[in-house]
Amino acid sequence: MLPLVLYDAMSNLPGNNFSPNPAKSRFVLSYKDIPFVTIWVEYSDIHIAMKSIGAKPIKRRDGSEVCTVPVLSDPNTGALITDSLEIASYLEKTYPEKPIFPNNSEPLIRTFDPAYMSLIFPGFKPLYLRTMEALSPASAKYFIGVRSAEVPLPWDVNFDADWKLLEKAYNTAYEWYQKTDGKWIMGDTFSHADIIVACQLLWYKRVLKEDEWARISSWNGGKWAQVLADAKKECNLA
Ligand SMILES: N[C@@H](CCC(=O)N[C@@H](CS)C(=O)NCC(=O)O)C(=O)O
Repeated sequence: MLPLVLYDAMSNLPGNNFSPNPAKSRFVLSYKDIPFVTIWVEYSDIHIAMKSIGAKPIKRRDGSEVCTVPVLSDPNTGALITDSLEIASYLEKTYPEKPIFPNNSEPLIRTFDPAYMSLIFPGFKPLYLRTMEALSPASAKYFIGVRSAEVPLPWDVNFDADWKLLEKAYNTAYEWYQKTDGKWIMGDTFSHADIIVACQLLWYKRVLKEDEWARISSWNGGKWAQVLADAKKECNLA
């Protein structure tokens, strides 16, 4: 089997990775033991670089089209897939061993994905601020330009109030997890829903200052640091 190619976003951080959506694909590939290599793309070049390899664009919230990462190229089948959820779906169909959509849960997890994103999105200001700091000057400028269209600047003024928004969102997510007996959102059954939750947390841990991540780790009895650690272990990334 030829290694698959994952396009991911570059940062200034050691080991590069920070971006939550490409992380979801990395977790799935690793969970399924599929060999892959990563191509790191400068954030400000993502659109042009992905367009040049023929990747499909996605729609931004304002309806405009843009090429994003992750993109996955599979030389074994010739497939070139854009969007973390479509990549998960492709990998599940093409490499069904170790399911990430167990018990026919793909339709429900496709509904869970935007529900979770809408829940946490209002709390993103502190995260955007720190992400910008983890990028090269050219990428930081680009990042501010595109993200401020969705989350207006300034990102550093009502820091405490913005943190409260994120905490409130995770209190709700905690209630979701409390509805099951096991540690995963589907009880004892690991799924792509947990990868989605964990990869957002991974982004926070990567870009936030230590005391800021410690704050998130303290919420809901340590649930979020635990979900991240458990998912990394489950996906052989610990
Ligand atoms: N729904 C898409 C979102 C992808 C996305 O927004 N990717 C970001 C990095 S995490 C990106 O490439 N942004 C480039 C841009 O907005 O210009 C997915 O899940 O893959």
